Parts: sequence; structure tokens; C-alpha cells
Amino acid sequence: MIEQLRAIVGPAHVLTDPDVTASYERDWTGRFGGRAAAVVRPANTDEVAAVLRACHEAGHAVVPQGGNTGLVGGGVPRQGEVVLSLRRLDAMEPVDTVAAQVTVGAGVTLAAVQQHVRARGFDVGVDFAARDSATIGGLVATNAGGERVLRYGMTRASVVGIEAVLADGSVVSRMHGLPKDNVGYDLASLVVGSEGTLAVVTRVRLRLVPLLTERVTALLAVDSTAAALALLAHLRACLSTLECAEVFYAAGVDLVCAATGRPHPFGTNHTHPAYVLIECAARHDPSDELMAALATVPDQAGVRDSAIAVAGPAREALWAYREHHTEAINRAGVPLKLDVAVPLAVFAAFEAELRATVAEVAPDAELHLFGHLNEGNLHVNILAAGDRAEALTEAVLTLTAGRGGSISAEHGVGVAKARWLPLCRGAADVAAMTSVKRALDPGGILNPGVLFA
Ligand code: 2HG
Ligand code: ZN
Repeated sequence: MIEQLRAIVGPAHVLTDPDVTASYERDWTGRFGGRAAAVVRPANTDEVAAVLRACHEAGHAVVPQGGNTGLVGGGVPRQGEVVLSLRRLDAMEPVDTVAAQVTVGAGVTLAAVQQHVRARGFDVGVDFAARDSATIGGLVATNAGGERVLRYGMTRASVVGIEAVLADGSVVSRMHGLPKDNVGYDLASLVVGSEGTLAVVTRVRLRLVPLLTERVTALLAVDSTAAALALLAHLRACLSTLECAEVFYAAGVDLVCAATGRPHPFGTNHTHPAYVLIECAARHDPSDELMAALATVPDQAGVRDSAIAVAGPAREALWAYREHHTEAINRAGVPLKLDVAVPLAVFAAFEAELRATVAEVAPDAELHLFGHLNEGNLHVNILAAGDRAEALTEAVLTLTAGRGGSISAEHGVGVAKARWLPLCRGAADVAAMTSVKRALDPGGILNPGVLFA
């Protein structure tokens, strides 16, 4: 089969030397990975189709991979699969300025698309810290969320067309970008968030948003999670330009400052229980609107301190406290990562319960919480979990599901959460999903072990 793959993509693009394949075989955190039979790097949709046909006929499992920034083990091999790297599918078509859409290859990074469309006065609705490596195909396959979900929704909301290859090598494609198209099942929507288990995304047509060049960022120190939520409710009600609302806590700020050498946001002697980072964006300077909104924050809202930045570098300095969390945590060890969301009505109580649960199950572990406030989405990062990792996962996910939450808000299920799928999805849901999987991938070659344990 390796010979067949070499004939399809050319010998230079079938990698088997362990020194070369290593970076494709382990995830970014170092938590997941295994050996691949080979890493195959096709150049276009036809080659992807031929590779899948060959693997389908041989009954050989395939793990599709984009920028390898996933956090749930869904894009790295486990036991001798073929890794199908989509990174060479990096073509970008000109921006369709009339439709406000663009078509790009699956292997283009988010940052490259942003740069491409910003030059024409547009922007991508999705954004997050891994933008320089994460690829559009991966964003689509995982329905990536990020920092602008408050305004623009998850990746699904930005997808108007998909070309994808099914397990047997057949190509499904709907790339005309019609905002209205009710002819049959929406296959694109089905593929979004399917984590490489139903099809391999090769090209994507994205709906673009206007480029909002005027931005103001504020970091607010608050008393508690309840205060953060009260602040959010106030700001959302009076700001038409609100784009991001992120939350993090004292321990995370300490870690980021230690890892990056940055000063504490409000001076070393002023660490606060919780921090809210917000950003407003518009065509015209949104500072006045923000200042007016902040001036009317109710006294009981528990805001302790604030910093506001308009200029690019000053805004980046505030964002750094949030965006360096992942990296700073990774430097301290290999964390257990969970990604949960609960309804905002129970968010504050949940945060307290979560801390208590972790302390009870693993008293020596170090817990870092941060995330996307408006969506009730907390990234639960636990260092020094030791042999308590499984027990912690069980306890945190059970607690989350019990509060009406999601055990994977935006990172996907991957292999990391597959065992716990039934916590969030009923028997009929799982049966329907299994039927879809069997129908589209009867040989079970696409990303086995992901989504379904
Ligand atoms: C973020 O919001 C990402 O920064 C990564 O979703 C979260 O590292 C994490 O746990
Ligand atoms: Zn996130």
C-alpha cells in the first residue's frame, strides 16, 4: 500500500523516516500520539481521493491532520494509521467582494486567510490563539470556536460551502456559496464538527464579515465569577460593538507573568480573584461607547480595577494575559485538559463546584481555569494530576453534564472524551450518529477511535 501511495502523491510526499514523521505523530501538548504507517501529503483533492480509495480498498485506517493544534487527540495516529496531512492544500482564491466570500484549501492557516481577506476589507468571523498553525480544514472538521463566538458564532456559522472526500474516495462538493439552498440534506453542516470521522475536508467556502479596524480592549479585575457575569450582562446590554468577553483567574495570571516575564496587570501587589477581558470593534472608534458603558457599571458589580487600550501594542499586551495561558501551562507540565460549558444561569455556582471537586479528587493537583465567558465555556487545565487524571476527568465531566452542560464545548470529543460521549448524548442520539457513520464510512477507516470509543 505504501508503494501505491507513493505512486499517487510522489515518493517525496510519503514520509516514513521516524525523524521526519515525529512531528506528525504527537499532539502539541505531548499527551496524545502513536506511530503512523506513513505520513502522506497529497497536493490536491484528486490525490486525497486516490489516497482514500487505496486505504479504503486495503482496509487501512486514516487519520486526517491539519495544523496539529488539536487538544483531544483527534488528529494524531494511535496505532499504525496513515496520517493524511492536508497542509499542501494551501491555495486561496481571490476574495469574492460582491458575495463577501472566499474559497480556500483545507491546508491554509487561519492567519493566512485573515491576511488574505483583510487586504480586501473583510475579516474571518473566527479567531483564536493558535491562528498561525491551525488550518481551515481543521477549523471546519472541529467546528472551532474561539474568541469571537459572542459576535459571529462558531465556525459552522462561517461555512457556506464544502468540498470533501468520503471514505471510498468519492467527492462531495457544494461550493457555489448560495446563502439559500434547501435542496436536500446539508452535507456541509454534517461534515462541520465531524472530527474527520465522516469525510476529509479539502476546500472550504467561507462567509466573510466586514473588517472592523477600530478596536478597544479592556481588562477588568473583578471580585468573583458572579461579578464577571454581572459585568458581562451590563456590557452586552449597552454595547453594540462587543466582540469578545474572556475570563481568567489569579493563578493563571501568575503563571503567565512568570512564563513570559510580563508585569502583573495592575501591579504585583494587586492580584485579583478574576479578570474579564473584553474587546469592542467597529468601523468608528468604539472607545466612547465603551467608556460610557463602563461609567454606568453598577457599584455592586464588583469591579476592582481596569485598564483600557486602543493602540495595537497596548491591546496585544492586554490580550497576552489571556492568550498565553495555554503556552504557560504547557511549560509547567503536561496538563489534563478538559473543555466544558454550562448555562450561564449556573456558571458561577459551577465554577465553585468545579474547584471543590478537583481539590477533593486530587488535592495535590494545580487547577487553572480560563475561557470564554459569554458561552459559559471554561478550559479546565489540571497540572500534576498524576494517577488521578482518569478520576478527575470522570468527576469533572459528570459534574458538568449534571448541570446541563457540554463535556466538550469547542475542542471536540477526539479520543480524549469518546468514552464519555453518553454523558451528553442520549441513546437515540448515539444510535443516529452511529448510523450516519456506518453509512458514510462502512469500513470504519476514517479516524477510528475518535468520537465513538
Ligand atoms: C483557548 O481558548 C483554546 O485558548 C485553548 O481553546 C484552551 O489550552 C486550552 O485549554
Ligand atoms: Zn478556547
